[in-house]
Amino acid sequence: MIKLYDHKLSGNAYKPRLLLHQLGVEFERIIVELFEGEHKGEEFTKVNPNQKIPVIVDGDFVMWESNAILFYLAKKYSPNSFTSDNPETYGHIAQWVLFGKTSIDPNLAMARYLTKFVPDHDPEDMKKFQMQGNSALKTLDAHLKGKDFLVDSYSIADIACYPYIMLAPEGGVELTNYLNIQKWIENIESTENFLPFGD
Ligand SMILES: N[C@@H](CCC(=O)N[C@@H](CS)C(=O)NCC(=O)O)C(=O)O
Repeated sequence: MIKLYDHKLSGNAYKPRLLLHQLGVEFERIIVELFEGEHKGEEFTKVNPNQKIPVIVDGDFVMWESNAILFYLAKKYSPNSFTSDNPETYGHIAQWVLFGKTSIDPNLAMARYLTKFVPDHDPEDMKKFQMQGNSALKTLDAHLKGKDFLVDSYSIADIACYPYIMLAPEGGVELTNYLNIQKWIENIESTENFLPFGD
């Protein structure tokens, strides 16, 4: 059975957890005690030398980096859904997955992280992450006009971007003015076998 190194507050770990659940692939959750520094310990460092979650172990195959794990899982367990063999569709899925990792996560996840866990953070840092996060949200909201999902049907592009957008208010970035994003969030949460963040 696949092992997923996970933590309940991690938006990055939630991405493969959601996909595995929706794929109907059985997996075992191994909670890594981040607040106790378990990820810096010798045992976990053997699993991921980069000392971060998520990690999946699928038989002898070990893989880390949340968004890359999405590509692997979709390709292996459901090549005809969540991704695409069509080169253009596949290219656009990769585009939004990478947009998530380069424009959404570094800003919205950081604003949330500072708000929740670093009370004495520099307010200038917070301002910067919130401003850049809003700028990424504007791009995404404009793209979603008249669309149900980021690329044609529900895909790993949506799963890659959803967690830290849905959690953005925890970092002081409200979604009230992003009406297309609000509708997109509802669409994702209505997909078959959707697994909420806290579950
Ligand atoms: N780019 C990585 C980022 C992973 C990441 O930052 N994970 C956090 C939890 S959300 C973590 O393990 N943090 C521990 C640390 O950085 O010390 C991915 O997407 O998997």
